[in-house]
Amino acid sequence: MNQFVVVANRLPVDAGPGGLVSALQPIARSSGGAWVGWTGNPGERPEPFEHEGVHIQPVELSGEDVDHYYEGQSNSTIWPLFHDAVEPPVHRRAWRVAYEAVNRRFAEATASVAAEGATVWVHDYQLLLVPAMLRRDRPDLRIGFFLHIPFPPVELFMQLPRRTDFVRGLLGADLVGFQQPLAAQNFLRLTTQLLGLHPEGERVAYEGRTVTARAFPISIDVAEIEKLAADPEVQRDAARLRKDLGGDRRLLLLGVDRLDYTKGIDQRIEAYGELLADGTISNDEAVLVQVATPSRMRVAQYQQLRERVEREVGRINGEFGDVGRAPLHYLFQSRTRAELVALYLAADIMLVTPLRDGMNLVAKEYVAARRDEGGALVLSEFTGAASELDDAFLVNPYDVDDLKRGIGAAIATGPEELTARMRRMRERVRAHDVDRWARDFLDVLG
Ligand code: ADQ
Repeated sequence: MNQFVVVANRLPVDAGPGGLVSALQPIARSSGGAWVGWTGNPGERPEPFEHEGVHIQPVELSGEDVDHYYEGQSNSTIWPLFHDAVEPPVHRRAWRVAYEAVNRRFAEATASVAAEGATVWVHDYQLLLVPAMLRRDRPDLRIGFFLHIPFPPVELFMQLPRRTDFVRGLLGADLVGFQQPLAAQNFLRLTTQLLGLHPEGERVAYEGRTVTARAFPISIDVAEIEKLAADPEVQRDAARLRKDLGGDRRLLLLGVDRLDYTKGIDQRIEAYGELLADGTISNDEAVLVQVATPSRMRVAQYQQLRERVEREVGRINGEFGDVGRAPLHYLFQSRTRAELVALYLAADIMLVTPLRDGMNLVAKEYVAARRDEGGALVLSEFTGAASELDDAFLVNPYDVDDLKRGIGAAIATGPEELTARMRRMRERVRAHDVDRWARDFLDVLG
């Protein structure tokens, strides 16, 4: 039995050293904790095991669960709806049924490993119903929930079939954490609209308890990124990248994203193409590297995005390229963290231009990597990160002209000003790393 339980769609095994895992693993280990989640392989049913001092409680998903709960309700309904419906959400009854059944399975697995009075921390949009299910079975638990993605405005949320169930699901928690204050307010407003509750400030009384909704902007493992950035081998790789791409005469622009329609990759590439077309930049002066990590490739909208992006990349390279010199390097590949940091160190201008993003850790990783206080960040105002990194060149990614203006401003700004901006952004990120985020949340949860 465990005093602290993390509940997330994926287990911290084989997941690589992601920020969430590195923040929560030490806490889980030191408090004799457990982690409830899916291995990532359909049909696999490993027995519970120990991993780096944490009890691992696997939850089984069948192939159909993956189709309906994960790729369906989670990634084709909730994900697009919560990101401003930038792609139309798809609604299917069978998906909702599977989502509820899988959430029930997660709640039961959690109840089976949580000690009397334990603290349970549930994560993200795949598990919105778990807090209420757990509360019903185990009223003794302290339950926290954190949403990693945006929480939409009331009018959009109201489109969701069975919407009240999802609000009740979250109200099962004692503390509901969001990336941004506005998201917490959206949620509290819905408790009035759908359940007639009366929130006061961050708190709302519900079924004889008090639920708190508050922003806890997530961050990264700054020390890990700084260590990689100080590694001579990583620095050598960064220098080699610059040399291969044309040396210091050529400005290096960089994008790093999962290939997702929320990330604004096609708009970014379009803006770059226009800058080449209208002669603001030339292939001799600049080059764009876009890393697009394969993601959710079984979902139709992601395949369509891939086709759009790859067509546009081909068009731009065809139109503006030269033999042995392409204006746009597109990598549909995953990279190690060391390779990403080498790219961050090499890049003069980092382009983070999502249409909507809960936080965006790539922006913070770039800032953390720039121990030299070099580089510039062009950042969408629709990311959570924009509230903290207002020394970036902020842009509206829906407006191609504004994207071009932001990139142009970053190019035109002198090194002193860029250093001052980067220094202030680094202070912010270094003072608020992921460890502090986890401690803040758990302190309030109590
Ligand atoms: P994501 O949508 O996945 O996260 P992001 O916050 O940028 O977006 O995190 C992506 C992570 O994957 C970063 O750590 C990045 O380094 C890594 N990554 C990206 N491309 C990679 C590649 N090619 N190879 C290896 N690693 C790569 C969701 C929400 C965000 C929120 C986070 C955390 O959508 O808004 O910031 O969760 O809460």
